[in-house]
Amino acid sequence: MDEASVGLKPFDEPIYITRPLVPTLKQVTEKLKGVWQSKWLTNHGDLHRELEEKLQVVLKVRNVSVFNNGTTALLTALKALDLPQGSEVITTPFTFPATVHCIAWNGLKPVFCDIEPDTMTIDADKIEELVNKNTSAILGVHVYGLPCDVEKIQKVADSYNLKVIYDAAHAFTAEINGKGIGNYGDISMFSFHATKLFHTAEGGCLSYNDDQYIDKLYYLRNFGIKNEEEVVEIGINGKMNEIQAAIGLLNLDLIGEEKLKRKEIKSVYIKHLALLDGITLLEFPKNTTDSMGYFVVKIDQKEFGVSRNEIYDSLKQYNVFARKYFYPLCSEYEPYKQLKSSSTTNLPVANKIKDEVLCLPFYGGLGAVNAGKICKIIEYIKYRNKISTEVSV
Ligand code: T4K
Repeated sequence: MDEASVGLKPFDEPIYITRPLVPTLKQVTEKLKGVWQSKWLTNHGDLHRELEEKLQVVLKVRNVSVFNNGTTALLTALKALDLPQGSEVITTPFTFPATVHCIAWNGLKPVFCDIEPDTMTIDADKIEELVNKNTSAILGVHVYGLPCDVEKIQKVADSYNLKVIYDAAHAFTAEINGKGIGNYGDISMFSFHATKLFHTAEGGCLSYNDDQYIDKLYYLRNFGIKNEEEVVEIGINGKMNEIQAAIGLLNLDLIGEEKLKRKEIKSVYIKHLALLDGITLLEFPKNTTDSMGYFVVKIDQKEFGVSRNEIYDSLKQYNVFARKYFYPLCSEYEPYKQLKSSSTTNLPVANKIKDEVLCLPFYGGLGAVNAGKICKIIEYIKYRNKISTEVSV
């Protein structure tokens, strides 16, 4: 088995982790006609309102407030909860920087909790030991769309009177026992960034069941303005504009077909990669649904023979740009590494997993044939290493 005999050559064009869904330009201009005519471009326009209503149905939640990006939405969610300044928020280090930055930007202190090895979400059994009199909230992340242990987390929160926020950036349309994931905790945030299955180019939303947040979030998102003469909150500009909302409304019609394409790609990946020793595939618990945002593998260097980093580098030689989400951990970033909870002894599982995970290209346009070719390349990387190890012995 050599490179030529298995027909392996680099892809002609770069293969990225994802490519955004895009409606046709004709559809976009058609959708924007009303916006152009009314000249109402932002500040809670008609399309913004329409998107919020549609998302309530799609996400199966009671309330939705859309924002100009997921980070502003999460910042605003934390602000809306009125947590005491300087209080501690228990969170995961295995996430995108935005999660932890939102805690710090609110004048709160992140406290890192280790993760659960299979779901890679915050380990609910380890939260309680981190709670103290300064703890005000728990911020879990449904990483790659895999749900946190929402029941256990709520139990801890109820015992200590803590708020619960979920970063559901990856979990659009994820469900637990048929219930929309945005129903758990006090507030959940979904990201609509271009790299997400459903996107508005940049954007995001908050979902929540408690109606007391409707007005509060409305004001916080718009500088705290209640009316022309009253400013009632220390708000921010978090409004989604009509062009973003138009893209979102069009994309809502495309995600069904996109999910089917991704399903086919997922089955190709599983079929090939499950056969390779040293690769663990992500499993979604039976009572949950995969929101089809990411396809993730874990590489056990000893069993696979090659490290995650070597696979990542070798794939680049074939013009395939996989991603190491989420390496390094947030606890290793400059602003957080001095925290007591950032120590590797506090985070043994996260520190192991950060060197094992690899997100493979996953989007409808990739196609089953190319997904199969990526599997062949990974297989070849393993085989090539095995041969060179045998020769050198
Ligand atoms: N919480 C969590 C857990 C998150 O993962 C995120 C964002 C947030 C909060 C914050 O939500 P937002 O404020 O972003 O709504 C990307 C995304 O920018 C980021 O939204 C996402 N998570 C993160 C996991 O991935 P990067 O820095 O890896 O993106 P970038 O620019 O390297 O793009 C990745 C690949 O996607 C490119 O190599 C090619 C492709 N791409 C990207 C863009 C922007 C396109 O084909 N077209 C595009 O327009 O962060």
